[in-house]
Amino acid sequence: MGKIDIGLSMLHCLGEPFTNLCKRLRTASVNHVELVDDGWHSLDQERVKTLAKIAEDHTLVYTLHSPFADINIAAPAEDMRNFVMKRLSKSMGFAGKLECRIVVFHPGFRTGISDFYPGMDWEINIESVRKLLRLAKKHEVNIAIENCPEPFGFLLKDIKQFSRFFTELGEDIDLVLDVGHSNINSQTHAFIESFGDRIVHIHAHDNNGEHDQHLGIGLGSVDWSKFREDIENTPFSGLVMVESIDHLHESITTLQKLFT
Ligand SMILES: [Mn+2]
Repeated sequence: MGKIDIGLSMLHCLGEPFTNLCKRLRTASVNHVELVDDGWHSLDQERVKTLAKIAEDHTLVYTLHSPFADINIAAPAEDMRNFVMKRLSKSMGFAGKLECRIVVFHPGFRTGISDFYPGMDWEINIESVRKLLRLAKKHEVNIAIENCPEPFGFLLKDIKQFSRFFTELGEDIDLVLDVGHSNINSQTHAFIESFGDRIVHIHAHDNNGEHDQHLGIGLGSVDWSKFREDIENTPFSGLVMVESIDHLHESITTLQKLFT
């Protein structure tokens, strides 16, 4: 295990206007913050300037969660998919300007017509990830793909799917381990054991093992000391981002204690 810093995802205030996000950033208790380029916090040039200034004034280092609402990189219709890729490319451009350490994105998901075309969304997903890797190079940003939760139709939720994906992709891609998501299919240990050397970023939140509740750390069934032990056996060095939607202060403190 290398150097680990605890950060805070701004997902918890996505329901508040952009001006509130800015206020929260100015008074953040951590130096590492994950912005969410979606909803009321969707980025544009003007906002990027504002956020860059806040980072400078308050010594913040950003990571970026690329948009995910209606963003399906495995969308079967080419025109829809092209639009999705364009939006993700735009997000990477903003991330570059904000000097984000990492850009997180979600895998594609199944649609209402998937059953008629077995295996097609899997292939499209892989092709889109290859395109995203090329776009990331162009924008000079580091991208990483996140494990998504049950019971949704995401194509990459468990270690079996990820193993197949990494093999078939044939290129290097980094992994964002979402501990809340892996808790739902009881695979946190399995993810760390199987892909410990690929994990470059971690999302931390808790749940009851059934629903993606994004609870405060320690308020669900995640075994955090086991998680800490597992991470210790990997070369992981980077950020553990609190992605809870409440009990933020306690969650940050708990993880800081766990990792120091
Ligand atoms: Mn996450």
